[in-house]
Amino acid sequence: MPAPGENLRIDSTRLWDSLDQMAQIGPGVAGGCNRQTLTDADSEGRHLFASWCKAAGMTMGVDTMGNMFATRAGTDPEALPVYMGSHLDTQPTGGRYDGVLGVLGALEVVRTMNDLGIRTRRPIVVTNWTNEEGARFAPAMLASGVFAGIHSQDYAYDRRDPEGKRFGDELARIGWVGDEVVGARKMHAMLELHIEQGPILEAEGRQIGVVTHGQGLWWLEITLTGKDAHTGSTPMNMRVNAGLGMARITERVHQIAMSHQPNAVGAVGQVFVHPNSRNVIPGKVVFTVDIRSPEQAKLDAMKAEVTRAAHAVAAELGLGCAIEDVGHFDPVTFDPDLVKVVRGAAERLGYAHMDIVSGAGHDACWINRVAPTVMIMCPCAGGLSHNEAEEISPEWAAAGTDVLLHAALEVAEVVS
Ligand code: HGY
Ligand code: MN
Ligand code: MN
Repeated sequence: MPAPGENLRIDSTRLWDSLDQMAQIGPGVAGGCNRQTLTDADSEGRHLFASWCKAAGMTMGVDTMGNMFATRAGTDPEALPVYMGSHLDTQPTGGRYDGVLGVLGALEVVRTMNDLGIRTRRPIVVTNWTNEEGARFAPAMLASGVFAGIHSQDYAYDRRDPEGKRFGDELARIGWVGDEVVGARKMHAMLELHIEQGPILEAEGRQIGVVTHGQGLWWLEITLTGKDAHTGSTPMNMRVNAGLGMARITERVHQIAMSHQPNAVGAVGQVFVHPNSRNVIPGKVVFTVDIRSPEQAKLDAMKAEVTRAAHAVAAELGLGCAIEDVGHFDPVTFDPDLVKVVRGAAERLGYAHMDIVSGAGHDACWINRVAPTVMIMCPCAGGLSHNEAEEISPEWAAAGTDVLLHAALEVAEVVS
């Protein structure tokens, strides 16, 4: 199929305005967003997105995990569609663009096609995946994981947030349980536009990241059990301090990641201290270890070393230690043919580009299991993300969405 004309561009002002409007829903306290999954703000954002899709002439389908699929008809209704999208949920102190650029950039591609009267043979489906972040309900990429057959829906529905609320109940409460069977949809291809969430593209002066791979990930939830006691009157040699154990394991996680450089990361991001009182030695601490690498051997080695270190620290301090795998995917290789399409689109459009490995996890990492998948990245300022100060330029947003437009038109096959 001939590639679309290199002069085709999206409407960057309209895209930027849509990003700004969505950012007003579930605002953070410092200019970013707190639109956590299955909250009222999430529902409000979903309704806004659905209204825009309707205005763009698309038909909406929703599955039983709340995944949203807005379809623009192709000339061949029998042809498998080209999907493109990402997620509208955010971290509690999230940015305006993580995930949202991928959903609203895909919508902008459809709006541009409408403006130009472009018809494609394949239908195009713009997608919002539920609970990509995994901040409120672990693991991350939960709904795309159910769609790809990684998790059962029962497992997903039974996930609980820190307040004990159940995923399935919250999805029903906000009124976004659809009628489609999860995973029943078949895809010709899936394209995901996303901000890099790292410093490489900006540092290298590139506008586009052609994402060839995604690094693998483990989330280990560690529960250390000691004994609540008075911080003043309990002699040091009588303490069974779960907080001390968590601190030592946190340091070991850092040391293990550093011992596997380059291409390895590790940190503890979420900690629940019980009873979390100033003058009580913590008798219980529950915390999540996040370790990642694009290299399978390093990922496996880090998981084994963290597990060993946790049990060793617990033994030293006389603590109980339970470790639960709450998130995992191996390193991902995206579809080489689609990678070529994305690279070719960036070339034709004259955007400086480079191949890149995604440091963050994305819905595309799971969908890659059930359909040819690729990602497109644009830079973000200072590589900062999962922070309300996350920032991109309108030019970066437009560059990424232009490449998404050209890749989508090529893969969906322009008819006229
Ligand atoms: O954790 C991740 O990599 C993604 O941002 N959910
Ligand atoms: Mn994201
Ligand atoms: Mn994120």
